[in-house]
Amino acid sequence: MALSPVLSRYWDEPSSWTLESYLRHGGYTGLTTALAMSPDEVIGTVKDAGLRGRGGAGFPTGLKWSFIPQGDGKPHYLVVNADESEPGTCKDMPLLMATPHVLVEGIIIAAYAIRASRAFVYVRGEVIPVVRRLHTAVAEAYAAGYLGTDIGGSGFDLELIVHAGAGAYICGEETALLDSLEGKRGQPRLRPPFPAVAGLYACPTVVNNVESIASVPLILQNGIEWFRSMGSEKSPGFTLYSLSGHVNNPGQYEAPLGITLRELLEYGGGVRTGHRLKFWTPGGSSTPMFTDEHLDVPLDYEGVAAAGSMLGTKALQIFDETTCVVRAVLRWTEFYAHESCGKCTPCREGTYWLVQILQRMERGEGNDSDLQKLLDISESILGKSFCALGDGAASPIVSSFTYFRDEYVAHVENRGCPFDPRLAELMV
Ligand code: L3W
Ligand code: SF4
Repeated sequence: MALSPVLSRYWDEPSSWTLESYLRHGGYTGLTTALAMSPDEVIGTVKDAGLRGRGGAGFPTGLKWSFIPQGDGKPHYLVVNADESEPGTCKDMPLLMATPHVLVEGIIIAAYAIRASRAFVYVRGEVIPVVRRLHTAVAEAYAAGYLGTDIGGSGFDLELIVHAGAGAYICGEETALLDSLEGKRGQPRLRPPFPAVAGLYACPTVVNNVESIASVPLILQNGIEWFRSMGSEKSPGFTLYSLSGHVNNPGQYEAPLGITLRELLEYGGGVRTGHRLKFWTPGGSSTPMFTDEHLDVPLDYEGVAAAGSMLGTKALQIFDETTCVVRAVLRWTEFYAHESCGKCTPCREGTYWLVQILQRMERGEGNDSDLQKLLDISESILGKSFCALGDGAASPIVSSFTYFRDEYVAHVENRGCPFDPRLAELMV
């Protein structure tokens, strides 16, 4: 399958982030098309195109928009989740650096469709160049009349606010994000009600990922058939795959949904020269890992699910045979334990204990019962935590046991990490 640069087609051009460059490439024509339609027609177009959320869950975007009640007399809000921080996930920040206007245009179209007059971008605050670039693009859009009152003479008004978060992974969970935006400590809310019913300030709110909203202007510009000509019936369109780790040319590769890792690795120069693939994540560290058995799994929502994982954020982290799976899982688990918001016991306590056990295995102090303890604690987290962070923390452990149980056993029997060169010397 060939790559299909659509969102990324002119990322390498000088000054690609300016309004001038965006207009030269046909920018804001999707908005003109949308404003000539009724809001419901815009929702119908996105629904019929079959766009699915690119933030991890793959929920149908047009369907989510259609949940916003009409004629309810309440303000409606659009919130873009730009709090990218899932380990391995690095697609939204490059998109915002290269072409922030495609997000601004998508926001205007989406807000028009759901009848919102105020929109927010909740952006990861540590990535200061991205925050600045967004502010610049929003200022340019206001100055050009794409934001503000009576946009394009349509009578539609929109105010767009860029809000920088303070760097908590949990604020990427949509309801924790909304709490944070309201000025509270970011912790997940009970769902239902979903944000579409009671979101920001208890009003109907759509929360969408950056890449999802950035895909909307292209659908309006090029039509439903064009979008559906890529990908599959249930997973149509193009998307950004992030290749990282032990690969010769890491980066963003944009392709139709359904491409395989084998094909993407060809474009990415293959696994680190002289080495072979050991394991990889299809959608960031929260998704169960795959091995070289899964090189031909179609990377779309159904294909990855049928093989036992999730497409997630399409963050393909590649690990070669020099990697200790226990150490990789420990690093991820330390991340989740650090980022656990502490609201529910299985995740707060469980991630802490998982780190303790994995650390002592790496130190050579693990024992036989630790293997079962890791699985028991993971079992107590999976499906029993308040939000998806808990499941995400347990999934690397459970999936690594499926494929690499022997490596855990070796850590106990060898009294340490078999990949540690110092230990190898001692064992000679
Ligand atoms: C109204 C209903 N709305 C569902 C909406 C819901 C949300 C969307 C998806 O987690 C995943 C997670 C991470 N009425 C609705 C409804 N909705 N039913 O649809 O909801 P859901 O619960 O399936 O997923 P989620 O809570 O949004 C997202 C996984 O993504 N993930 C993490 C990614 C991290 C990043 C990042 O760093 N930026 O994206 C990676 O795999 O584990 O499973 O909007 O309101 N009946
Ligand atoms: Fe907080 Fe973890 Fe519970 Fe989510 S699963 S609410 S992050 S403690």
